[in-house]
Amino acid sequence: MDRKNFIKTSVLAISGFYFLQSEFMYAAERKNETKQYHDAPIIIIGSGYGGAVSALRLCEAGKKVVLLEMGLNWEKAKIPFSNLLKPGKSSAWLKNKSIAPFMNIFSLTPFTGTLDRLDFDHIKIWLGRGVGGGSLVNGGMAVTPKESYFKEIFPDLDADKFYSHYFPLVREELKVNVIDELFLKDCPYYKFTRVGEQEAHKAGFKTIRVPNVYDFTYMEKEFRNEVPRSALNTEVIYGNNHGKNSLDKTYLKKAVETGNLEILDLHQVQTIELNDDKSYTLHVQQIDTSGSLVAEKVFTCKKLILSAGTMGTLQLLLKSSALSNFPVHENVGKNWGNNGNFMTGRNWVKPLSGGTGAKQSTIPVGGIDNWDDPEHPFFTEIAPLPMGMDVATALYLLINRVDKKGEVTYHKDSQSLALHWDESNTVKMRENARYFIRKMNKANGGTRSHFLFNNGFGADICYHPLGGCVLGEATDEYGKLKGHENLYVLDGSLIPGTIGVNPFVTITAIAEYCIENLIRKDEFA
Ligand code: FAE
Repeated sequence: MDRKNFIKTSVLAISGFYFLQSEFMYAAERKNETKQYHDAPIIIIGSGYGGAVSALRLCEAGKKVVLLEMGLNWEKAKIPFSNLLKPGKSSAWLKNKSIAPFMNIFSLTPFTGTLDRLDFDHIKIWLGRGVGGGSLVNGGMAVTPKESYFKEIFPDLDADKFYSHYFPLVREELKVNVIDELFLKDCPYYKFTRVGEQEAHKAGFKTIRVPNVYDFTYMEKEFRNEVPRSALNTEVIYGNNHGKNSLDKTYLKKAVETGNLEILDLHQVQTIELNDDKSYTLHVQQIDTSGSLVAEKVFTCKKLILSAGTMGTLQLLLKSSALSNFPVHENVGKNWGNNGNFMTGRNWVKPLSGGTGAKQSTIPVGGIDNWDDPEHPFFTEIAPLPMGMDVATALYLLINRVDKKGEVTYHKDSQSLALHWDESNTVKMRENARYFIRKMNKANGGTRSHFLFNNGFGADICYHPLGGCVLGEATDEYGKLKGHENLYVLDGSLIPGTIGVNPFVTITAIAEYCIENLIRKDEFA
């Protein structure tokens, strides 16, 4: 049956599937007997920052939207998130061992957890899975990029409009706030920040306070034992049970409240096809929490928004192109970067005076800003290392410029993404890390952290994959994929591999800018 015929005859399609809960449909799901077919005007793939912004603004404009998310809806499932010291169900995406950046000594029963890791030859990329995407697992650092760098990276965007409108808007929507200095000054859980800042000053570096989406009023109550603990109970990269304003509590919550959004979790899109009438067909697998197939589904839609995150969006485009001749522009996959991520650390940090603290909040609030140094420009997060005991170790995630970009392609034979990225891409980042650690150790004592990383340098650790579908290169000025009439990319892949700070504020602002203009241009009429 061809698509048009099917839509004519399908009961599901005719009645609209959004609110349909027929026994027939669920029986088919359980027995996994036949494919189910669904039609929707607008489909968004992925519920991270780009997907959540798109969903809210379209729903507010009165559009019915279906959002397909491969991860679990944790709020609906009512399964608690695990903490760093006791990894459980939420700690990894279908793995039998934990996948944190270090100390992976924990065996797991595979479950559709919140944290995933993609392993390439020279780099490992961590990602969030679940309704809320990366907001479930990230450290919540809500950093607005430096205006000069934003202008350098996006010369065609109206920076004044971004700094006067889009950035303030997203900080408000994401509920960004700043820790109280008095609380920070005395709280034992922030000794690592105080030590980090004192040491940085002694070494001649400038520090900055970093805003966050974690509710610091809640954290103060945690500290006083008035509410259940989350950041002060080593919860973060496997999800926070309290305190963190992840997207399910901000953009997505508002979008659901419009009554126009349906979120289908545990729905993984496999490939996309372009139909003759310029609509799209999506081949989707619904899975259960052990990763087993529940149903094969086929969705058709007039308008498609790809918000599957940098790696997810590239996977869908390049795989569909390799397997079913889906048309993709030649710039798709190009101009990819790790946002200059380079992890490093120091051991023997103040070992005689309590080190960096036995108890640590998981929420970073301090950073070292060396961006204006022409020889060694970098920003680094003073990161927590909550191991349940004092390890006298300081951890840093450096964010550098990306002098040499990488490229993502698809290997048809192995049916997997290939990332053209090796040590040559991180030469300058390593140099900056070496300079930083030497200067810190010279002023304060300590050694490069051989305990945590190979030779003390984690060149292969990436939390911020960006680019590959760059705004204005692979897409038009508002994210419409070149060569397509009804396909839009709205996520981190629009940013050309670097933004100089932690990226989600920028991803959210770019998504606001694009969707506002796409709606204004009547693209979703
Ligand atoms: P993202 O949030 O990754 O969402 C994509 C969604 O699409 C996910 O929910 C996927 O499960 C889903 N998906 C993918 N493929 C499919 C498919 N085929 N079918 C259905 N669904 C699919 O995209 N950034 C900051 O600014 N501050 C921080 O403090 C920070 N800390 C971080 C800490 C960690 C451990 C990690 C991993 C990241 C951190 N980041 C941080 C990065 C930030 O979370 C990331 O840049 C954004 O989440 C990317 O947003 P996107 O909208 O691009």
